[in-house]
Amino acid sequence: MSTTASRRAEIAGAGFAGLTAAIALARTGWSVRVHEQNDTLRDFGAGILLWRNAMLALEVIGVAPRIRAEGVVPDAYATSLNGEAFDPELAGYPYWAITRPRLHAILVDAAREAGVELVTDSRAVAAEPSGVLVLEDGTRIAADLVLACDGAGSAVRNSRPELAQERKRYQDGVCRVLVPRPEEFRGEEWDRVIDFWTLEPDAMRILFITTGPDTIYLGMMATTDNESASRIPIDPEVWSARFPHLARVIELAAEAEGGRHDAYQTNRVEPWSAGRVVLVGDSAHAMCPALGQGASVGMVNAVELAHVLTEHDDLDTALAAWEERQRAMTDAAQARSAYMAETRTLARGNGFTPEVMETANFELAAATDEHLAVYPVPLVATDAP
Ligand code: 5PR
Repeated sequence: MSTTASRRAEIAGAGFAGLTAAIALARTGWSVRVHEQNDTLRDFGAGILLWRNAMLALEVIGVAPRIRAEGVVPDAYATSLNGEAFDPELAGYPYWAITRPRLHAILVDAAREAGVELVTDSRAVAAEPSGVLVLEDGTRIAADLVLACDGAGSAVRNSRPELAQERKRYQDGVCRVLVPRPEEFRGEEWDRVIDFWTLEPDAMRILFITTGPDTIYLGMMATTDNESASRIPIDPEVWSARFPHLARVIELAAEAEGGRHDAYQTNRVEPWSAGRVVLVGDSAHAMCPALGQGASVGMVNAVELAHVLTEHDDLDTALAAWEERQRAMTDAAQARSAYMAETRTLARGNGFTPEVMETANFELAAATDEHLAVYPVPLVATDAP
């Protein structure tokens, strides 16, 4: 595409979606600048599971080899309810666990390598369909494409009333923390995802995810009306009373810094673009974390956007083709993760049926046969109980 080389993109937000979009666009010839409102480039938060769809996206932009080297493959996804263990699932599935700060650092390195300009202390507050990004200090920047990657609370999206939002809040919330890994939680039986559920008298759950030899990512879920279990720092008594065998990691979680609590929510936005302003990531499709797909769908859609822009010279055509291609998968991911959250289906074990795995197995149009070959989906018997 001859015109692509001279095109300029301004991106609001240096999170996972914004950085992924920036790298993907820069690698196809765009000149790209990313605006981060914070004074440093860093991710808040704990750990993340990168399913096959996310790994394919990261493969397309050249960063997957580092994820494979620095992350770990959980050997299985084990679930227990009230101490009773179900058969582990997903053995051999191509997914990686990594800390969020590490993933973010890898993306920042790749963005710099691709020639992306990263600006901190630069808060975007609005955008105009003609292709203008407006900063908090009043600066107006013209671009061929403006990307709103400024998260679930997107100020840029909220400045465009033509982008209709359908918000829903759910009863659960999750405290996410990264803890140092104690000796007694090392070894094979802990090198996996372990989903510890209790449902009485109310739902409390600890999702234990290895992120390497030195750290564990804990997702500690509770109903938001259970205030003492929805608090950062973690209240060790409340959690240890329900999960006594995890008391040691709970103690460490209580001391951990950098944890955060988020309530489950969904925001379905339609359409995803207004003229030359396009939403990518949580600004477009915030979803419940129940399937661990929030950030991944954002990265997938970012890579697919850059790809579709190489297929069509005309921006309107490209944006329409992109939304047409990604909308069904994205809507399904939002609906399915909300359903899994509301019904607590995962608590009964063996919940990763082929239908539930559809998002995780999504094959990007941007992925080549070589990329796909790195992430074969194992043929597993999924006889749900
Ligand atoms: N899966 C993952 C996760 O981080 C969370 C959930 C499921 C990987 C929590 O953030 O169900 O809440 C969940």
